[in-house]
Amino acid sequence: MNCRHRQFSLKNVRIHDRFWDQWKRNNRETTLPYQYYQLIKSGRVANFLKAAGRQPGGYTGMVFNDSDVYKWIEAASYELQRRSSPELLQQTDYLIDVILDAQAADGYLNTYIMIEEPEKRWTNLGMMHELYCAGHLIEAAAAHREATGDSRLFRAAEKFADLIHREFLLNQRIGAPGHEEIELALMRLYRAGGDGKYLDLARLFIERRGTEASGFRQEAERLPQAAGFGLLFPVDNFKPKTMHEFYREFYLAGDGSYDGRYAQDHIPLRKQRTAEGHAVRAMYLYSAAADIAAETGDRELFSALEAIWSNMTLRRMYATGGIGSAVEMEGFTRDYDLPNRQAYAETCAAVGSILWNFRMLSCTGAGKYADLLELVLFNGFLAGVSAGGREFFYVNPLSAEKDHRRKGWFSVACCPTNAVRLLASLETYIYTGTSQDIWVHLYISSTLTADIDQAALSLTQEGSYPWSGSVRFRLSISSPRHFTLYLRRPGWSSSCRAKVKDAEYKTDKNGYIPISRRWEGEEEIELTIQMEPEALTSHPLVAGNIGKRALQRGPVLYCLETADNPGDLDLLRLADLSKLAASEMPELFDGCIALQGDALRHNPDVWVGRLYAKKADLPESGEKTSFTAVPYCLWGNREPGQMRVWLPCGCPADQNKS
Ligand code: FUB
Ligand code: ZN
Repeated sequence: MNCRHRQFSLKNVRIHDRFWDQWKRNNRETTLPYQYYQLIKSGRVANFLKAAGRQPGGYTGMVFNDSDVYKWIEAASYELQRRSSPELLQQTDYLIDVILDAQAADGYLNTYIMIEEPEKRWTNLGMMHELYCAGHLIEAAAAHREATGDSRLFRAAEKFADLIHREFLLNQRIGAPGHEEIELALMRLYRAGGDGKYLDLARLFIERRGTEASGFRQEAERLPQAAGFGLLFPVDNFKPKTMHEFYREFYLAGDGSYDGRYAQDHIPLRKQRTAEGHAVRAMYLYSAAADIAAETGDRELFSALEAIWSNMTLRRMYATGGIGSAVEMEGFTRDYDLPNRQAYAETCAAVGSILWNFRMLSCTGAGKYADLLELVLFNGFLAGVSAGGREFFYVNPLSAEKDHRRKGWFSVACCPTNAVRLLASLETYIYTGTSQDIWVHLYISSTLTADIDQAALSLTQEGSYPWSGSVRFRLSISSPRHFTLYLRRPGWSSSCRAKVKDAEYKTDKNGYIPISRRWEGEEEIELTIQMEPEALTSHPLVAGNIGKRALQRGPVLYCLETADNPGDLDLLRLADLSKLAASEMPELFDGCIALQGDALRHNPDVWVGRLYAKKADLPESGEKTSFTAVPYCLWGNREPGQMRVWLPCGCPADQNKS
């Protein structure tokens, strides 16, 4: 563990990429304005007006709806940091005025509690999300101050953070956030030049988890006195239940005993070795813990995170990088339990995984974290956003029927507002720097401007990633400097070469190609990453994938859709996988590469009058046909139909391999 990487600010990185420009343009021009309208229309903004006494009426919506307003401000601030927009600034200013007006004199701010149960602050930390919303307020405030220099929201967030610090740390109120988020936000506040007390508070919340001081066990016993008792929780993907029914379902085992796994509260985090519970909560917790380990040098905590990461990636993660296989509690279940149709793989969990992996990467420089960040970004996350930027998936299964469609908005709108802030801040994940070196983690055409050893550096990468593995770099430096440029060698690639003039450079054990030399004036670097279609096989204990294959090319995972493969997809078997062809499909997405190959189709006529049959009664093979596979991140953008990532493989030679 050597956490020396620093993140570049949005001002240092400019994306000019054929693939990402479209997502980012949509995000800025379609998603942000649409979500602003939704924040108003859905009553989220009105809740602040009501809390401020500027509008009559009760609270409307889910108890954590304030967080969507904050996440939108955070995303808008990232956009404002990149370019000025009077309209966006005016909208952001309006929301900030409304928020400041609602804040209580002592700094407290949660519109549900303030409107409905003002005497019950902090009485239901397991479910009521007061600390979660506070975390998103802090993140929005930090992003907004950085973008605009206006510190009104930042001061309000600090005031609230100070109140929480007094309450939980100085006054020693028992409790921890049911939904993590404030911990990583406090670390952001601390790093934004704030006081060391914010680090102490983040650490306190992390250390309380898995101990009596988290308070959830006691809370579960006192629910009738707690905030939200009897409140209906109409969560999109669940049967509507009351808040306390959900509390008991999530926090108690079948026999009524306490089971903290849902909120990663079963044992202290530093003793945990498996990814447990609600997946978004888990990702935010691990992200904060990585930040704390980075700041304090806490190796024991970091080792726990490494073990959890291994458990997640080797046993509890989908090929898309998606996580969470239980719909019931939106989280992890047990090893190799990865059903395709019932996958939860929430878009927010993908965002959380990106946040966590970036922190693990910053602490180690290990390519495996960047590999996973890339996998999630191009697959598990991006599938959550429609190609037009207007609709979102909350749940990202790997097998779906035609009724699984994206929606513009949800009563629980955590995913759309998480997607908008991630896309608006994509620049910050491409490069990192240490005092002497520059690292390239993602291949996204862009320009980085930075100082290295007091010389001005500009590094531009150009390519057609994720469709092609050729990337050209132009480096220019104001005066000669010796340093190392690290280029990531993607873990999925069988070969990767970097050339500067006539010199070739090789991959190191961390999964990067270090190019150590004296850089002078204008220099060119050529990176060639082998990118071929590949067929993936799954661990044999993943029951739903037995005898099946999934297709991948570069960082992009593929799927079959009815739009390209008429008829029932379950009648298809992939055939000779050595003959996969790649060709352009611009009608689906500019520059998109689709895969074609041979398939066999069962003849349903053979089955008329049969549900089961002896092999001898069936014809040897099906009808020969071909299939077209499209990037998983682009599925669901055409007419409704079936989608499958894993398909049975009817190729005997290939089957022998597993
Ligand atoms: O509870 C807040 C957010 O809503 C969670 O992160 C999501 O899983 C959804 O339940
Ligand atoms: Zn979500």
